[in-house]
Amino acid sequence: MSVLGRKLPVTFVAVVAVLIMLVALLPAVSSTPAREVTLVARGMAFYLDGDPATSNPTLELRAGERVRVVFENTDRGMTHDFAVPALDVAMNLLDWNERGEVTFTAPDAPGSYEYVCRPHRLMMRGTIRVSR
Ligand SMILES: [Cu+2]
Repeated sequence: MSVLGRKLPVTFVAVVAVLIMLVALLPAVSSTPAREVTLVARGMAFYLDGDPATSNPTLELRAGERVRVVFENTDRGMTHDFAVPALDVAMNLLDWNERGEVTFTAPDAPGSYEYVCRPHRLMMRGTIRVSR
């Protein structure tokens, strides 16, 4: 193959083509969730999976981070959800033994944002703390 009158080896052209494709794919790779947070609803409160002692825990996120919240409802007879109203984040209502998830991007601005279960927002609410 010749470019600007110079002969280029086919392997060189192939390597450049592969590099261009990799650069084109980078945005897709960087937007995959960097962090997964698993929450459980029990006794009308949120708990982090693996920490049954802290109800309605503060969730620590980095500014601009992609996060997937997986939420499991273990409250028999209760319907729960997970929502961050200030960020327009919400998942569908979950019946007992159901599990749902929602993926969102933490704001670029550090700050505190309330998360809630919308049907029980007076009891089931906590803070998402976003830091740099
Ligand atoms: Cu609830």
